[in-house]
Amino acid sequence: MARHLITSALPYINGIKHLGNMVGSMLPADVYSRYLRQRGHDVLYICATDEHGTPAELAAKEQGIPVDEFCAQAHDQQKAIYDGFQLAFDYFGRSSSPQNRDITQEIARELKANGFIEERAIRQVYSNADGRFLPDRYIIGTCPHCGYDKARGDQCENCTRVLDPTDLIEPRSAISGSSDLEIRETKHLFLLQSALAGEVEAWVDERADSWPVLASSIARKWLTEGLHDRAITRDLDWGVPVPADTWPDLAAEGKVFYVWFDAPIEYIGATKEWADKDPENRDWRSWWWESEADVRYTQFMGKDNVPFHSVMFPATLLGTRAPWKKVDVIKAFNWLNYYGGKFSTSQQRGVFTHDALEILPADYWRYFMMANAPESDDASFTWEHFTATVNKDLADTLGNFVNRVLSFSRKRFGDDVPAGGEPGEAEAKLGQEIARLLAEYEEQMEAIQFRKAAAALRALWSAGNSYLEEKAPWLEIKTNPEGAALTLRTAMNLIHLYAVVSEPFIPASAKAMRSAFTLPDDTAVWVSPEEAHALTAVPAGTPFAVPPVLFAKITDDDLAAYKERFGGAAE
Ligand code: B3M
Ligand code: ZN
Repeated sequence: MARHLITSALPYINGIKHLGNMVGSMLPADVYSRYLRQRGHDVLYICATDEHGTPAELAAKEQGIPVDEFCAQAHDQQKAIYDGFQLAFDYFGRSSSPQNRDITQEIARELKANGFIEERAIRQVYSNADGRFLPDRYIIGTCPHCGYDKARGDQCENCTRVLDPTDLIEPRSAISGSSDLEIRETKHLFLLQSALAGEVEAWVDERADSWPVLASSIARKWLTEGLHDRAITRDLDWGVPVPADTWPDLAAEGKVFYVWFDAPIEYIGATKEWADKDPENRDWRSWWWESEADVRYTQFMGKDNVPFHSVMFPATLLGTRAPWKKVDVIKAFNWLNYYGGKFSTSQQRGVFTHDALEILPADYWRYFMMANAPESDDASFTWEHFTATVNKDLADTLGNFVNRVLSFSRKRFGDDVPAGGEPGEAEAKLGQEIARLLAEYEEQMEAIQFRKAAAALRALWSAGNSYLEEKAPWLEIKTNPEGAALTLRTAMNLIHLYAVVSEPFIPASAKAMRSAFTLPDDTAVWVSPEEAHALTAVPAGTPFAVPPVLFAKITDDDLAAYKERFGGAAE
């Protein structure tokens, strides 16, 4: 059994994430991790908040609290939501940790020693009133294109044009409002990606063919455009400081690394945080160091993050000349839209994760998002589609099956799984169908194709319904009680099978289904093909309870209320 290292793109610290963020990173990574764990693999799923950079500084300023305090609060807030979604991270760290600082500095030193980092002088805006250099987005002024008077130095939010700070009319500092600005020369560290371009290309060529196509096509496109040297430091207070032993001048000026330099390193940093929390995880380095052959590393992310992970982070690691583990498979996602328009954090448009949990349990969202994951194309969230999916797949096909079978059996045969009857043709046919669909489900999960995996899971649930319709135990009971007992016992075995194999998608409901049965030692983590054929894991005589309704239907009134609250259609 392989060891699987899994990471999802680190949610930025600033602001609560929307469903579009969730579906492209943390949720699929969780579903995949859960599946692999159930199949007996050694899995490490690592994530963290991405805490450095200008937006965190600005948000803290807006709230009038120190940036470290802001990040600590925002981290806990996000973590609580992810717990609510039942994301089973092995560790959820913070990129502002001392561990990440140390590893980031170590990597930078190695890059310099190998000749891949160079100091270069550039011209930048300095604010006399603030006593500091201003990053582009800290400079505001009037847009030369549309006249918007709060355009930022990197981009005009109004007309979306990309700007240079020197384009702005009447530029001023976003911090103090002062217009006492000047251009000064300052030094920054540059990562010499051009010198690593050939190696990175060879590295991508070696593995990208096995990636789902979205990620490999973006990586290739990025490489064809050429790898340019990049500034990897910034003039900010909040970030990993440039190490003073290696670059005393820059350190004295208070330079920190650019957030996209230290953020991917936090995958490693968070693993160290995990180990430092618990001495049992002392061997953390074995996941990352000289593990090229025995660890399979899969990353999950939205498509905008692919260039950083497929090209820039590998360039960083390759340049260290140290045996750091590099990604094997990148699974990328397109956008989830809201009624065909964008989810937007700045405009608060769409469904945000805390609101989602407030109105319905996590499993509803988990199932809907994965069954409609934006894999081959962008996908759209609408309340109508969400309602129809929940009501049909979860409430009717799965939930109703579970309740119908268990309630009816209890009414006619009491509190134990009924005995009697010999499996016949219908059971043989069902067993074959279940085994076939289970194999299909496994194949799609191995291929990290969530829509297809969810379709196979749904087909497994449907097969139970077809069997029940065909056997009609509510009629059978009148003429052939033994036969009805067999049908119900078989259906209860399906429920148990559903409990086991649905867990990656709907862990809470899976648990409720499983705990309906009092099985002396129910250690099943997965279902073998033999068991899928036989359907006998839950024998006659097993006590069971009827769980509360698994999935409540969303009513027309609910639907109307959600649309009213969240806004129904794109502007
Ligand atoms: N924080 C994603 C974003 O905010 C970014 C991912 C970092 S992964 C190392 O767009
Ligand atoms: Zn403009």
